[in-house]
Formats: sequence, structure tokens, C-alpha cells
Amino acid sequence: MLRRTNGCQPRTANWTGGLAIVLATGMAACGGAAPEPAAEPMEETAPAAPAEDRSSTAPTVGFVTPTDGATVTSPVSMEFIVSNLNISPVPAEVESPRDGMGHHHVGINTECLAVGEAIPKADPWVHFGDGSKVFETLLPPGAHTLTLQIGDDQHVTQDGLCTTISVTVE
Ligand SMILES: [Cu+2]
Repeated sequence: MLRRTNGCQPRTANWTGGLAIVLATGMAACGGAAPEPAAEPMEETAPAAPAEDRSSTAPTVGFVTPTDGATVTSPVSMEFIVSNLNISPVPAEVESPRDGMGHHHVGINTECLAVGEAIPKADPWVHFGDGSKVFETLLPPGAHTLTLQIGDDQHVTQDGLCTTISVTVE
């Protein structure tokens, strides 16, 4: 719990109470007055923050378009998005994969590869080693599975960085 007896500590962690109130409370405490009891209920909301931080640092990947279950026309336009990961062109020479960097791969009518596997440079996989975040491809009418998977500089799959959607081409 963030329960401090020193009222002079900046309370920058409190985003819910409003900055003006936090500053006013802090200044009153620094001026020698007794700590304001009114500030306590606001601090009780603080413990929610660390859990939120943990989930927001996990890398994710997904399709902006199309959405899962969508009916689309060919050529099918795709747009990719990541969070907490940098999409970067693969360097000309790779001695070891860079941390926190990767590029997109689309697998047509195939599932996610296992973590730690190198993504084949062949059908049904398309590599976007130039850092592209969009793709357009012709698909025949019918149901299709689109898999979007991140690979590092050596095209090796990463934990949690794959998603599969289903679309129907008209
Ligand atoms: Cu690749």
C-alpha cells in the first residue's frame, strides 16, 4: 500500500483524483498542517495500477482489417497492428535477433506455428521483412483462414504473438 506519513512526497501516482486536489493536499501537508484525512479514500484506488501496467506491457499482434468473421471481396486488404513491440525491417546482416523487434508474416489457410519455430520462406507464408504493415492478396471465393504471426530478425516465432481469423470471400 502507498501509505506515506510524509505529506511532502509528490503524489504523482494518483491520476484519478484530479491534479489540483492532489497539489492542494500536498501543499497543505508541507506547510505544517496535519495530513488531510480526505486524501485517504483516493489513495485506496491506487493498487489497481500495477496490475494494469503488467498487462499493458505484454506484446500483442492483430488484424485491424479484416475483422474476424468478416465477409470481404478479393483482392483482400489486410492491415496489421502490434502493441509493446517494434516492427522493424530485417537488417542486412543479422548476427543475433534484436530484442523487442520483429516483423509480420501472414499465413494463408494455415494455423499459428509453434513458439520458437522458424517461419518457412515459402507458401503458405508471406514475410514482411521490409517492415510492412499492410498487405493485399487475391483469394478465391469461399471461407479462408488468415494467420498473422510475428517473427524476430531470424524469422523465429515469439510467445503470444500470433492470431488467426476467419473470413469469407464473396
Ligand atoms: Cu520473416
